[in-house]
Amino acid sequence: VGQKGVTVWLTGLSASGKSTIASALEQHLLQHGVSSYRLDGDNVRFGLNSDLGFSERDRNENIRRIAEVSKLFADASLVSITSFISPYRGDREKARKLHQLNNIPFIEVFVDAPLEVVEARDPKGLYKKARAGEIKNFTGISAPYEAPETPELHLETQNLSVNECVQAVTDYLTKQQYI
Ligand code: GGZ
Repeated sequence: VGQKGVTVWLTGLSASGKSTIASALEQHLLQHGVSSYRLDGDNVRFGLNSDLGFSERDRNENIRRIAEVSKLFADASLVSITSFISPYRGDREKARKLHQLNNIPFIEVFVDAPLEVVEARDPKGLYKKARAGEIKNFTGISAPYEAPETPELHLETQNLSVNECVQAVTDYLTKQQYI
């Protein structure tokens, strides 16, 4: 099947499993000869978006730029994997519309874990700091997360292994003939 490019848009709370799934998905695609590119905080928030913080306005702009860049990678026939909280439904809808206008498939993947679970994981101690008021506007604690209502895929990461999540995404991409 010829690869035409697609954006796989992961959305979910901090520590929900987005980065882990994104990396494993990238590895899986690489092993199957499918070219992909992963956009995440490490390569976007420190570079292109280093002028942006975590206010609602800055997150809107963060997601707007990421959507534009992801669209370009997908337009270059890559599987573009984005891994950002992207908490606002309206921002994700705009990202979807931008792709639609350019005839590029947009796969919204809800990486879902309950707040109690991600707060217990707290790999970087950020939830603890947010509870203590040391980090303001922290998603799930003092800033909203608007869960997707009709995502293409809904992954409950407390019940699924990383491999099962990757399998669910690649099954979907294969069925739709995107890869
Ligand atoms: C949420 C924050 C915040 C606040 C810093 N709220 O678990 P992490 O550390 O590695 O991932 C989180 C990341 C979120 O950046 P995004 O670009 O994905 O957010 S958004 O899509 O909403 O623009 C977290 C860290 O940055 N972080 N401050 N206040 N996460």
